Amino acid sequence: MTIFEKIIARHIPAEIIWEDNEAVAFHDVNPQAPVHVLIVPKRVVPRLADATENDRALLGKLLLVARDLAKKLDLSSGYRVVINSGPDAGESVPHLHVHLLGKRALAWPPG
Ligand code: DGP
Repeated sequence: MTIFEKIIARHIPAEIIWEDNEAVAFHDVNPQAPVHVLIVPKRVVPRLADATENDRALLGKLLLVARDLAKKLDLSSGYRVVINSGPDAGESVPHLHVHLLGKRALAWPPG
């Protein structure tokens, strides 16, 4: 079980801010911005590189949840949505997740 499956199953705690039958959103334990939320599908897809045509609707949904949470969290001056896929991207949990970052100016290019 990945750490995110354990959070979804409520085996370990997290600050969950949104949930439905397909996905859950909670605050990142190691925030990189004043707002740093992870949006995680309940169905395990290890990473974006492993997504298939079968995941099309789920992937679209994760982005729309990011949009909705950005509004709810008042990220009105902008926000960044990130998916790290694979070792060069710094992926550390092999369970697909979308990072939503905001409430500070974010540099570009990323490190
Ligand atoms: P990534 O590097 O893209 O795989 O991001 C994984 C993120 O997951 C990282 O920003 C830290 C976060 N994280 C890892 N373990 C936990 C945990 O137990 N609880 C919470 N809330 N976040 C976690």
